[in-house]
Amino acid sequence: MERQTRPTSRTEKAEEMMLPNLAPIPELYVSYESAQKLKLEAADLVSWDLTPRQICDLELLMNGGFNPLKGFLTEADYDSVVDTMRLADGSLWPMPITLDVSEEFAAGLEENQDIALRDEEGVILATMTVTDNWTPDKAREAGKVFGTEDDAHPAVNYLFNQAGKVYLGGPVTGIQPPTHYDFRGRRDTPNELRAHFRKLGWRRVVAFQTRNPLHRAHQELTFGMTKPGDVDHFTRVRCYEAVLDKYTQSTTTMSLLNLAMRMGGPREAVWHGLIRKNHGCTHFIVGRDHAGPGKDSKGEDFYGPYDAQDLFRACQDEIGVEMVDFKHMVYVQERAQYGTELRRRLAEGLEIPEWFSFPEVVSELRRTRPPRAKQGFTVFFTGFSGSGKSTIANALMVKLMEMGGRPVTLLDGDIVRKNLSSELGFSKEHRDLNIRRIGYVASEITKNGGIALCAPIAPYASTRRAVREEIEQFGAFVEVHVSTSIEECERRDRKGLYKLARAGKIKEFTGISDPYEVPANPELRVDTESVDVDNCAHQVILKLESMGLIAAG
Ligand code: PPS
Repeated sequence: MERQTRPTSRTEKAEEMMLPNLAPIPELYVSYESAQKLKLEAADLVSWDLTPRQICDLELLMNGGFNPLKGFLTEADYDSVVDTMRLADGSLWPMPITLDVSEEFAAGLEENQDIALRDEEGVILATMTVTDNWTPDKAREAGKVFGTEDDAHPAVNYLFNQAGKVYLGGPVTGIQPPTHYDFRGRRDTPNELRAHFRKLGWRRVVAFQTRNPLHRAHQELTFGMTKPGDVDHFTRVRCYEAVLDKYTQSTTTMSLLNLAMRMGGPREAVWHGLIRKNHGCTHFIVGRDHAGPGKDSKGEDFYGPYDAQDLFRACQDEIGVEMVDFKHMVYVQERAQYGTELRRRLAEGLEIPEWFSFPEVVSELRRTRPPRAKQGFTVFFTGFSGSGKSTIANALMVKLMEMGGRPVTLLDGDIVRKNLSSELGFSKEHRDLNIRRIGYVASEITKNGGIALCAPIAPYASTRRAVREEIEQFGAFVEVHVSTSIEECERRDRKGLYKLARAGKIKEFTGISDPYEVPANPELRVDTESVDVDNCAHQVILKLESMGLIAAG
């Protein structure tokens, strides 16, 4: 959201044209005619299918939002950004904007080869000349950029567990922007916003962003990819639109910025400042714990509450945007936990007082965020073969169906392997694919308000985590570790598989000749050695009640 802070007279208009924040900014797009031609030529190029995050980055590279970058970082720029927050030429740039790809893809490329960059549907958005191709030291990147190697940090998790092993760097030639079907009228490029400010004669423009719905303390905005657990973007935008009406039209506008946040605290704040400058803003509100990712795996904050403000202040002359310190809004300082509290009240269906948020905002939120007891969720059992996962899941299903209210689907390991994954074996790759399919189906069920019960072995922690993240966008993910020991499972050997595995007749058998990574922090651990199945299922019910997912009683 951008606000004008001082009216201007007509005579000042001519000067404004010259103001650096209002002059047109360079883009990477070629002309329409060249784009048509390039698109045809690019069809013959080797192409890379961009991930959602890469699409966000590419859009801002192409439209000047990431000015002065002219493409994905080269190795020299990357090293320099990681170490010094500056590009190799010395200009301030705190965040590595890299094109991560698989080793196989990178290995097939020659130096200075042109490649096509495609969106998820295969549309060619840009071409890139690959000048650099290298394997980064990701631990170093995490430590220097995010100040931690703890993968409880969403960007560190992305870096270690999702991003490809190799980075490609080089200049980008823009063909067309990614398509957005939603809120089209609210999407502006840096040049469109600059033109808007020029037209309206705004000289001082204050930008603000938050990932949370608005409460009275900050009637402001956000966008792009955020992090699991945040309110979905459609709802957020409708909330902001409701609040826009509270401002005088001539002083405020709202624009959606398709930025994939990294939640990188201080460096992120500086990055946001540069992006806002590119969008024609002169001031930027930096809040307490700006772009903070919450707690680390030891329960401590990743960054100090004012680290972001301190770094921004130190860089603001160079950024070219002045910081507006959110501390000055006394109302907020005292209520730093507003966003979190608002989400909690919504989740639990509690009353939200009028002084806390605008009624229009609350009704928007309630429409898409019913209380937890009415939302979908997933219970994900994991454990050895024969540990009792399916038996408990079946018992739980019956109990939940007895309660009624939401449809329940059981995605049992064996059933899924028969219907969804019949071509898969038990290599790490195949197991991961199998679990991701289960996760995808469970996320769709959760999104549509149902209950998904999953009961695969799911031996790998990072895959379980990826599934958790996918599902938590839509509802709760309850991981239940069925912790029956391998000795007990083998002793029971209900399907006779352990015997075959011992005899070497089944290869890669979990617990015998293949790994199982024990969940470190599951929502619940149950053990069928000392407790019977019915009681295990009951423990899950109690857990669901305590999480507010089913009504107690
Ligand atoms: S995984 O790892 O999550 O993809 O496994 P899952 O889909 O749950 O399949 C496990 C069931 O397949 C049978 N089976 C094996 N399990 C483990 N390792 C090997 N090599 C293997 N080969 C076949 C076994 O019956 C598992 O069933 P459950 O229901 O877990 O006992």
